[in-house]
Amino acid sequence: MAVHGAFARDFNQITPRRGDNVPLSKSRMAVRKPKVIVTRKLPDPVETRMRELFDTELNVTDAPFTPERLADALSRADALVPTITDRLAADMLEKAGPKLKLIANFGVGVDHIDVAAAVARGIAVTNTPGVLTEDTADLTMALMMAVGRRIVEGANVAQAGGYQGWAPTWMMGHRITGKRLGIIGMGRIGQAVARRAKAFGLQIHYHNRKPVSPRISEELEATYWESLDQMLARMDIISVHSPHTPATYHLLSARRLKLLQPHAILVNTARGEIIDETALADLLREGKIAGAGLDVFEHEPAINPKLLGLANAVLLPHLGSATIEGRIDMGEKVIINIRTWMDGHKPPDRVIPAMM
Ligand code: 8YV
Repeated sequence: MAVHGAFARDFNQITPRRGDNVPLSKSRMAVRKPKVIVTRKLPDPVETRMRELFDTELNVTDAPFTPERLADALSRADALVPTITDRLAADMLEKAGPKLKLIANFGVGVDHIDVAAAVARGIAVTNTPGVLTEDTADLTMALMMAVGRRIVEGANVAQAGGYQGWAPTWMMGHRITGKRLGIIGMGRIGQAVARRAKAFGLQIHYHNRKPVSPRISEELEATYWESLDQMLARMDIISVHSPHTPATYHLLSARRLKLLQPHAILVNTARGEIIDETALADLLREGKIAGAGLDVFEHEPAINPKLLGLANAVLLPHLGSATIEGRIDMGEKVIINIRTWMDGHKPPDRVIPAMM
């Protein structure tokens, strides 16, 4: 599959071999750097390095690309660096010019890209796995705590000057330690959440396409549930960590959400589309589940109006990987993927459609 090496061929043709009688400075000038178009503002150190290495076009204003601007970028770039805010469906990918050989996504989730359509056009897709695992797991725990212990509600009362004195039955939340946590999707992030949760005294349960290795299962003392329905009905807290694919769209459907116990808390730092958001909002409003902590939404950046103003819902604006360290690491991964491809090798973080 001609997903890499095209630029390397170009590069090799104009790069003198040892013994060629060309002065180094001239040979360097002759090398065409790949045109890399970045759709959003990235951390400064990442942009600086990209400028050094590539013929880079940055988005200094950070205004999300319109479809017209995205189509133009696709038509001119050797490599495109998009983010979750760029919809790269098959019809958009038709705008790709003959030079485009790599989509180096800034982020691990690639549900905004039709990877199969890209690969069919000879365009490789890469992502940034691993480097945002711990940050996303930290934020998941923060949401769990925030909902269970009513942290945002309490903070809002205090900030508004409304604290009128301690009372034995005021602002009671739910104990976290000792409860049953059901993790949906036991990949990198699911496991990182399980490790943290175990340290908080939670019992670890999970639903996944297949059980994790015996080593990890023993380390986490985790119980595997083949049946998602059965797990949902028995957990105190549910946390979602699967990718969004056609198979996981509305995995937590209205029917499944009704299986949750009235004291259950639902946390989602994966993708909004995995949960039927309207059904969830109805359950929260009717008090049929205790609460939800959501970092992602079905129609981002729009948030379902039914979720707004609910005291038992903690809503965050997609902050899972939002640490300066994480975002720089993500940028470095993008750079490694582009450089490896430039050198004619397979980039380390290629997304294979069958993997999704
Ligand atoms: C990213 C994420 O910041 O990497 C992911 O999949 O959800 C986020 O944390 C975002 O996708 C950037 O494109």
